[in-house]
Amino acid sequence: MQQRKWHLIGLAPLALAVSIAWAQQKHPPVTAGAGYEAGAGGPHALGKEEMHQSTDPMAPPMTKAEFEQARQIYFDRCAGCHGVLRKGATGKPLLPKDMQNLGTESLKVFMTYGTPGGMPGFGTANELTDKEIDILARYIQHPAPQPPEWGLKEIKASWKLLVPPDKRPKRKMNDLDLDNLFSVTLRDSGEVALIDGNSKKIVKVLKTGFAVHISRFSKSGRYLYTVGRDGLINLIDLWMPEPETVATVRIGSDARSVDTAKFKGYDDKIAIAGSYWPPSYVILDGFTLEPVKVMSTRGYTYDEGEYHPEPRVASIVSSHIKPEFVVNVKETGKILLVDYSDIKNLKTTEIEAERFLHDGGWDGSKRYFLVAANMRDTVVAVDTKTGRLAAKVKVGTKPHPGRGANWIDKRYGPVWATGHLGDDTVAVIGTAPEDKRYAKYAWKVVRKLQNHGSGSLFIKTHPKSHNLWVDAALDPDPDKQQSVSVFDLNDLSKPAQVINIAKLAGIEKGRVIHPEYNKHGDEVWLSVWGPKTGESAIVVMDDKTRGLKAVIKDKRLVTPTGKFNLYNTVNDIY
Ligand code: DHE
Repeated sequence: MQQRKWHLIGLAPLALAVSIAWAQQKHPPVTAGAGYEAGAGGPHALGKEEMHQSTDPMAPPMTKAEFEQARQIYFDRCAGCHGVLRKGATGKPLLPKDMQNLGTESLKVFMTYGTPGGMPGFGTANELTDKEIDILARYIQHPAPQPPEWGLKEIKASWKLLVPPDKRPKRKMNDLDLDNLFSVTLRDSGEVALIDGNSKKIVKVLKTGFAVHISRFSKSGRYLYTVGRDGLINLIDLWMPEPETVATVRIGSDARSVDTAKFKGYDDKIAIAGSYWPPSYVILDGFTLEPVKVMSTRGYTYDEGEYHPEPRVASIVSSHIKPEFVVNVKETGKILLVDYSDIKNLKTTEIEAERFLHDGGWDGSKRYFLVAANMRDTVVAVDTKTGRLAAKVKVGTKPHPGRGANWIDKRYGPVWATGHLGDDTVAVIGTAPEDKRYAKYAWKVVRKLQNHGSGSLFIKTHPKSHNLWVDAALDPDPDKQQSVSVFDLNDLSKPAQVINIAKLAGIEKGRVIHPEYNKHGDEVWLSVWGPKTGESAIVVMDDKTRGLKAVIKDKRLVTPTGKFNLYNTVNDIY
């Protein structure tokens, strides 16, 4: 199988609001000697411009303006993979001393052409100019500036209750078929588009946080929660005559996850959001987003017990069988089962899992949660019934499942599958340790399917379908980026059918990502993620015939990426 290492560094976002706030932050104080050498730089270094006052005299000179620009570029392009404090995660650690040893010129070569370890070439891809690469190469030789903290006081101050619950409708005031509604991330416009799954018409485009990452719906299906990379959570009431944002809150300055209580009796009442910076999770009132509690995830790595200042909250899922949220802490490799039945006396079970936890989903029974530790080529399975680690399964290179895909395999019984960023395979894992017929396959890779490319981000099937759809959005070959593999789950010995989805939409430039089924499981929706100023589309495929059903094009559909069908998302159907 072809091995290609890839990660998402080139796709890391710019949290604009954060960057502005952060850019306004005071620089570290000048220490003795800092004004001496390169770190402070003299007027001789770069003309008359005001110099950045570095705490490290060995760091190369930068003007204040260059430092601020580099800080923003780093946050935009690099922090998602390397961490704000540059301790490493999906990307390698970038510690100033090591960077100084490499030197500006070598660093520029890495940034321009990429690395064999998988970092894409920002210069060759025209993502950064030579000048930007030059200042970034100097910037990472300076100590990493720490963004401000953001505690309950700041979170509370950011909370806006736009429409209180008693001013909201008592019943649904529109004729939308909410179960088949899709919330679509419009990444570069900081919006979500609500699209009616039946008519394929855009119902509404709503302003949200910057580069919204995911959408999740409340248990009753009335509320939609979105999380922006800038930490802004929007609560959208879908019962209004036209869906509207009824509350917002900023839980941090860099965030990726949000979910809501799914255990019986807690419907819609509690929400949770996870933050990259400050590394924490925040429990919110589900109806208003009023912040209730903030919990830090700073601490020690699960294996070596080394203190980590930036263990970011990656995926969060909500249990259907207990009043619990499953919170995945990336850098320390811990999975927290957070019991929300008594928030004042919060009980959490801390499971030693694996470092660099990222995305994951439930198995078909919704007892086991499977999550990718992508830099460890591992999928971790947790038994949420017993609150224990079930297994660590070695898979291919850098698994990236989204929420994964579940089906009953003809030979191996209930299975869950993930694609990989770093190779062109799909790993299929047995998930039924309790079932005598299939227990021997549990937590083993029982099949390796051949995807049409590497750099897969998302994979999907549906209980009513016998197809498995897999993208390869980060493959370097444009044809592969634009295509999906469709496997027949009734006969996995057959090679997948490869369909170029972008061509069907008549779009030349764009990655095809994130297959998502409609409620009935007979359509698959795919995003053709074009350039910000170019054309994008949503392509709807007929699942049975694998033929084109509809192309949704609209100038409002700016860079669509994730799509979340209400019914499937609430019920964790994938
Ligand atoms: Fe994602 C899920 C983090 C880049 C689209 N992404 C997730 C989750 C995390 C995460 C932690 C799980 C959330 C959950 O379930 O609670 N993503 C990150 C990053 O740190 C990273 C690598 C870089 C960054 O700085 O953001 C990153 N992600 C991207 C993209 O560039 C993608 C492809 C396009 C985009 O919209 O930004 C992207 N990520 C998604 C999507 C999901 C996701 C569509 C939800 C998948 C699902 O089906 O649940």
